[in-house]
Amino acid sequence: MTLNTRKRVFSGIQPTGEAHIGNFFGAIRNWVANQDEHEAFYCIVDLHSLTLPWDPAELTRATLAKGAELLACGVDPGRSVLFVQSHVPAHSELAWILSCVARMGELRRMVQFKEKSKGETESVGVGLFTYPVLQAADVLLYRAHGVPVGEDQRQHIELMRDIGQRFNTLLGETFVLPEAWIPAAGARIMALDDPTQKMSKSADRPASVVQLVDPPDVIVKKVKSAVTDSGREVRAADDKPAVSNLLSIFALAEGVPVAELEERFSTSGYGDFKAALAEVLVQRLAPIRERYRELMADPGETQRLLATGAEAASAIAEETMADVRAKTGLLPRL
Ligand code: AQP
Repeated sequence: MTLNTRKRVFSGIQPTGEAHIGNFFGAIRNWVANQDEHEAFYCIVDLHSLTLPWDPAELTRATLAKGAELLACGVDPGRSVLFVQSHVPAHSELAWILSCVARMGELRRMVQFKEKSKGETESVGVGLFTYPVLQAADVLLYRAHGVPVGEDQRQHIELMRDIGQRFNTLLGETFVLPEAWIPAAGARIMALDDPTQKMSKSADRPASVVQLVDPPDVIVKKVKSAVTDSGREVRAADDKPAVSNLLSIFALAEGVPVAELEERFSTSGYGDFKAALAEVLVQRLAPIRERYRELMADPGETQRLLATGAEAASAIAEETMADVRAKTGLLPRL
């Protein structure tokens, strides 16, 4: 018998909005890289997409499309468990139990809630406020050690550790306290039209993101219209946030250090640099887009793979829930 000593990882992505290069370089790329060394669980967090107003038909389409996007990026159902959050009801059950352990004050401190509620804290949905608890349930349910995410999720991972620790202290050792696995490069890709803001699916500014499935001409147009900084030098510096962002995207897409690019473009202007970046992105994303198109031509196959993933995830989730229900004191059903 061989013992499974691989560390478990869990991460999720919201279905609504097409995935962009920030999602890819900040998270999905590392999901793919973790598949062999770790026992990986990757989840399309559809319930999270209900925290802001949504269109039901679009949510259904986007959930399946996100499955195809992740498969196209290289998430391999033979080596990871890929599934849809709502297909495993234990996520919602654990979220409720944890919401009785979490504190109002700690949720109020969440920066993302402050940003997304835009100060309208009385009129936004309750789900927007409690969604970090659902996120805690997502990860704690699988007793995951690592959570490969972008920088924006650091505070939420700290919160899930606090909630898990409190449960363990109050009711007995149950949860593994997860760590945020944030990459050294690509953890915070900024918007193309505004380098002070993170590239985001929900920004509703098409020119701010390069989507993984954008056609080549659209990628070229978006990169060429990306904002740059004053001066002409292609150099990463604090006073050059736009060019620094483009350089780090280039470095990630081509797999070379930023310094090498600074050297390569030392005699070029921004125009030549952006044209080369567009070309590299088109090349890097072409296989993903091609595979995505093939998968979307037969969505039944993606749906079947997601169903198989949900079965595997449910088995692990049920083990944890049996322990959680017992520790919580819920009467077992005969
Ligand atoms: N700009 C980014 N740079 C690096 N990593 C990023 N991630 C998101 N944006 C960047 C990481 O991608 C994973 C999935 O996150 P998400 O589903 O929350 O994606 P999003 O683009 O952040 O989506 P939204 O709906 O538009 O959310 P907000 O409004 O928060 O930006 C995560 O690991 C995330 O860190």
